[in-house]
Amino acid sequence: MKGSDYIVSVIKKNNVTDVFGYPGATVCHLMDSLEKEDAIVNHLNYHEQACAFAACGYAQSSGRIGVAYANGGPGFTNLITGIANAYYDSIPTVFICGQVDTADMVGARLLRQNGIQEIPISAIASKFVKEAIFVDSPDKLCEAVNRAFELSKSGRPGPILLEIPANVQRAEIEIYESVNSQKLNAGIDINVIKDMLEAAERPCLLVGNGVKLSGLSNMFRKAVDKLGIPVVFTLPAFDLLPFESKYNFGYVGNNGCRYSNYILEKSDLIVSVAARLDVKVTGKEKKALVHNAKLIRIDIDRNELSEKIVTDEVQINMNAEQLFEKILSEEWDYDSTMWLNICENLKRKLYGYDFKNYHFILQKLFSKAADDASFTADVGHHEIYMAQSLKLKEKQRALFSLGLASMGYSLPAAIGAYYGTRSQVISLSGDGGIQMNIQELQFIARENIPVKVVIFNNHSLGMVREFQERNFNHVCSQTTDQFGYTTPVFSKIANAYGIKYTRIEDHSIGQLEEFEFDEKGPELVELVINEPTYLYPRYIRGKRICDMEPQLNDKIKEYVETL
Ligand SMILES: Cc1ncc(C[n+]2csc(CCOP(=O)(O)OP(=O)(O)O)c2C)c(N)n1
Ligand SMILES: [Mg+2]
Repeated sequence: MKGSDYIVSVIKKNNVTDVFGYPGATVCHLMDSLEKEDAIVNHLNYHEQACAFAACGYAQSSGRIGVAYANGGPGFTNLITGIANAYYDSIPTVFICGQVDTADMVGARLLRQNGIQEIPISAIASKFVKEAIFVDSPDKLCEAVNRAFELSKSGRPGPILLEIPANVQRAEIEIYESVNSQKLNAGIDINVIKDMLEAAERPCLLVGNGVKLSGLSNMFRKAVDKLGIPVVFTLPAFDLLPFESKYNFGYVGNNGCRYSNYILEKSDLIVSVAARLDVKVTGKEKKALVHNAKLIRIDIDRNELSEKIVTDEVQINMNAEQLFEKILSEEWDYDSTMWLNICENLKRKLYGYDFKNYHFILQKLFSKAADDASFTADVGHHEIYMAQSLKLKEKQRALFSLGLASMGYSLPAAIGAYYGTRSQVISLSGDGGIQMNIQELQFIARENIPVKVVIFNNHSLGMVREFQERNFNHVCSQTTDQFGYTTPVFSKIANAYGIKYTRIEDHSIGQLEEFEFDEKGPELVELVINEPTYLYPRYIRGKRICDMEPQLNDKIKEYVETL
């Protein structure tokens, strides 16, 4: 079988329906093989970075493996940002890069470069992939491709890079059975969790991205129903339960919901599941996360457990699936009614405490989305406002770029999410971030897909501007129009791409009463925000995690403290 045909057969075997790529001489064999395969749609983006983000969005929304390909040289260097995004957010993805023929590569010679556009792809990628595999001969292709797909989703998911020279793609190869990867065996008595849960009076689950990316959403929901205790999330995972669920108590962290952080503060047992508890969650002083509680940490990645949050934490190195199996197979002996009531009171009292006009605008707009829509955010103020104002329904999903926090993610990730779900996607970007992959408007226009691009236009690189206001005496170099940052006329941009445009001013929220998204096809909605934007609430270093800025008014503070 021809090498590139074999690669495509493995993509198909893994139930991947859509791949994202950009042409180049060293991937022409792969593209030709994709062309011949009816079960896979080969999509053309207009920049390799967008291909990689689209693969991320596809995987994040569908639970399948995201696949993107690019030419070697500049195709690969453009792909890098999206690969790093997949690594830091643990997204199961396979990136395929062409390379010049092995005979043309520089090899052991002392030259800077030999082949046209030749660069050391695997060496460059090796710092931010689970594995970079250079397939330097046709007889290694079979094992390499199978290994890439297996490894991307096993254990802690993440990206695998395949560097495949053109001569390997066009070679005839022999096919053989590849070896299965090892299954992780916890070998730990998880009864300890049961004992601690039953002994606690105010237990809560703190659930992270790993549950979502391991395709455990359904099992998780069943386990939560069975346990019947409050759940708080880290930001990437807060869509695992609908907003109205009686167990959903928002997302915690530096910019988390006040009520969620209060729940952590008032808990006596926090069971953290598949959450790496990074600095965005804990603040710089990690121990502030667990002031009064005991902590159990369940993580599939042993390395994450090498850094403790508190010295007496209980660590369990296992897959969340094993935990949920255990929860579902046990009977649980406690009554959480009172504790749930307290959490409910906190949620009711503190929800929306920091909302500004722009939150209500976003909330109104999001309420017009389809019941099974996905939402993607870019990076900046608007990203947190999206998380704060979304009231997700059962089938709605929210996707972010968090570890890498890369501007330019939202629109291409929305494209991937559309093909991952075949449902409407609302893609929110700032006026800065949209310009980083604005060329993908041509993709959604060409394919006529229901990706609704919402631009939160606060006329500034808001998140950096706020930082400069605080720390550089209001000298906002490069982030406001006074200091050299400008935006284009977005109505003209929409017009150029042939996309329907709507403008909504922040003082005319009434306009949104009548607004409806079109059922089919792309749209661009510009929200014109005239007041300066700020990020609240925020964690204050050295304080309890619930003592966020700005301070609560005395009456509310007294009430929530006594709960
Ligand atoms: C690729 C990239 N470059 C730079 C940054 C640093 N950065 C973080 S937020 C931000 C401002 C974003 O501005 P905008 O898209 O308008 O969103 P806003 O904060 O105004 O809502 C910048 C420059 C980044 N996260 N990613
Ligand atoms: Mg902005």
